[in-house]
Amino acid sequence: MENITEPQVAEAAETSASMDDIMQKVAEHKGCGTSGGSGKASCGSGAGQGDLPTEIWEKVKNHPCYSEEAHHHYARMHVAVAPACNIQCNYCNRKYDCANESRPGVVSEKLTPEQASKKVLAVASTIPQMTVLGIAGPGDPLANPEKTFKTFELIAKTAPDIKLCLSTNGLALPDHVDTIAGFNVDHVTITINMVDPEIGAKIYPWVFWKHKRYTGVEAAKLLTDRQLQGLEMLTERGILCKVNSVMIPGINDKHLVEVNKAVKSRGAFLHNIMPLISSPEHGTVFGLNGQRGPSAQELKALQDECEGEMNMMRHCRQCRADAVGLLGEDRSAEFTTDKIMAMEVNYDLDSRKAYQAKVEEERVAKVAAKAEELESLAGEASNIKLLVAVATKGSGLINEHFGHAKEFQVYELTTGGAKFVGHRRVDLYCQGGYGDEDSLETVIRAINDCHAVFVAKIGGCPKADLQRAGIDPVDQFAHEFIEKSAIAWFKDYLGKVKSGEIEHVERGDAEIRQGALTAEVA
Ligand code: CLF
Ligand code: SF4
Repeated sequence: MENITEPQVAEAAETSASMDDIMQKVAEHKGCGTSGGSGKASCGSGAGQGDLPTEIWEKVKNHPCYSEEAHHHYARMHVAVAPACNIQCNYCNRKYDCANESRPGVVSEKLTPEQASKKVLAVASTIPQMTVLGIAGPGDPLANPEKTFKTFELIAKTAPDIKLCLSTNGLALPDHVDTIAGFNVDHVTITINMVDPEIGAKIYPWVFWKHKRYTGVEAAKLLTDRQLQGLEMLTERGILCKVNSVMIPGINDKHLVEVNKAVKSRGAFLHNIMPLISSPEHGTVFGLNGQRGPSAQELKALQDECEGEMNMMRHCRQCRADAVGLLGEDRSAEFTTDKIMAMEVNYDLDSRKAYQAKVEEERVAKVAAKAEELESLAGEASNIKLLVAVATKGSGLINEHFGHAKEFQVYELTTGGAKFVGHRRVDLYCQGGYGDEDSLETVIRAINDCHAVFVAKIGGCPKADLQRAGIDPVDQFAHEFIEKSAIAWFKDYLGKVKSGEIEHVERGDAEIRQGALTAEVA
């Protein structure tokens, strides 16, 4: 950390007006569901403030990863300033970005801290709803502390309204907690795949610590001790912590319930269980030895099981280390180094604030529409629980054409309302004006556990194929709010079941797409 001086750290700490108070409240919050009442439902994936102290709500409400509701409206960006890594994961190939937050098979353009700072200003000028800057690779940010903290220092000076975020494997974390706190980094993610070194030895062949390479159980023990120590140190300082875990069937899938309890008891705010992606073409150990990833229903069942303990993130998109835009969209190709260097940057804090105020209005309208529709469900008694898929470009609206959707968001419908439970990436069905039948099959496999798919528009052929597969294509709610529409459709569905017009049947499982999604070249 030669680049960071003590006065700089102290200065950064001073700028956070009542940070100590807020941090104390975050520390007291100690994860979700522990603060009495129905605390769990209000954090992370929840739609509103619920029982969260206002100061914590202020920290999460515009963070697209820490608030499911925010991810429809606010964007994040990553800068790929951290190339080196200090451990080896069996689901990672060093040719690509760190798979702890990135889909395997994606390569990002590496930047210097100065280039990264210019990029942040360029993106913030173009995308006013971009509220968070994260460093998540392509290696481990804390295995590259000079570059990581220099980048934070430059951005804190030039774009003070942007939240800083960091994702790490945790090995070096305890050594950097004070610097992280000093730079006013509010959000830290640690990837924790195990708390049992015997299981860890199957995931990590080695770790490199204090100039020495450790292997086997010894390596995994060192890693888990450092991860949990780092997590405790962060939450003691009131920094919001998210834990990512990669679900590896047959290795840590059952064990992740124990991991969930361990991180909850140490104050983690949110748990993000992600599916292993292990295509052989990515050349990872797991990809080459045939280790499979989970199915959509296996992943959901584990997330549901852990949700009893704490709030779960289900909207993670396993972003690139240079991701830009809303989660689920990828605008990184608009901001390559060449393009950024040629861009005229006009960072205007007032117009950013004005734009975000408009977003807040939209958001309030969406919540009100949902509440109103929900009232119409009051009194309905039914045990039916089903999933629907939605094609959306953001803003909480059904505003994407079936053929243009690169992913579908998945909502679970019950008489309690509509709950976001995940998303499914798919191959584009519409290829320059004609439909691709192979892609349609993969789309159907990806949403095969859903009863209906809500779209802004859909052609006759895919409509008929979806109906044959037992999935109802719904286009009558084009450009309306997702949850309000889903609840209205569900009410109608329940009515038809009740009257005997249709019979409710359970759906099967669905596939999680294995390939990497890369940005389209503009
Ligand atoms: Fe990036 Fe991660 Fe911060 Fe978000 S991503 S460093 S917490 S700003 Fe978000 Fe992307 Fe999932 Fe990460 S969707 S991979 S959880
Ligand atoms: Fe790869 Fe990230 Fe694991 Fe390092 S921490 S080996 S970059 S997945």
